[in-house]
Amino acid sequence: LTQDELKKIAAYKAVEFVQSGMVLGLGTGSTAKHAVDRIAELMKLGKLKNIVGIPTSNMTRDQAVSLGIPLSDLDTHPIIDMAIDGADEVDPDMNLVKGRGGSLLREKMVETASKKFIVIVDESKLVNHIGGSGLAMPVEIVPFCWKFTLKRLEMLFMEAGCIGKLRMFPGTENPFVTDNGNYIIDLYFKKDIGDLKAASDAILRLAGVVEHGMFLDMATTLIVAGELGVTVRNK
Ligand code: DER
Repeated sequence: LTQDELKKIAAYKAVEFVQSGMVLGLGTGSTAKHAVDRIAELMKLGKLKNIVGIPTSNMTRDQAVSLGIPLSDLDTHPIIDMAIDGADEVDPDMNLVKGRGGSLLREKMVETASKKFIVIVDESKLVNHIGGSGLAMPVEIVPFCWKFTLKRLEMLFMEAGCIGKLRMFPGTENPFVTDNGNYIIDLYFKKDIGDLKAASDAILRLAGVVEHGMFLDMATTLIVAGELGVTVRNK
């Protein structure tokens, strides 16, 4: 099975938990895309009715519009029944790294407002410790004096051998700009960053930081699709 087929299996499994009448947080990324497609398919088949979607990015908004899923926002629905989204990394406590697709702020706003947050991944996303993979830990920052903020983020995690990089639009010299008009610094750690809550608080205390990609103690259900099948685990 290809990675995308596994993503699709996890996404379809998650949509089995969607009930008619729900207000749904619609995630962003290649895994969540399958969930949004499946929701629209079940609506067309008359199996799901009265669904309202709260998109976590302009990209997901556009996908949902093209599929005819009615949309609303957090101002109208400050409490959401269920959110379904992918992740870049998942640890054994269901802590996540998200944001390599650049949508972490709206994802975190929607998913912290959701009564249930179902994470859908293929097995390649499972790690022992988040932030230890050497892959990017995204931090959304304001563009103003981004070098200053980058340096302060690196200093925070000096012991972990942290290097920060301004995310660029692929293949260009232009900084990536989020749906919210901000920049993203991708942090790379050589060593484990230790206590995640402490790391999260330290990052958020820096003036100039908007949000980071550690989603701690937020997921309520984890669906993993692997070669041996699909598992559903509740927190
Ligand atoms: O950027 C994001 O937060 C995405 O949800 C990411 O975490 C998962 O993207 P993928 O489903 O394309 O791997």
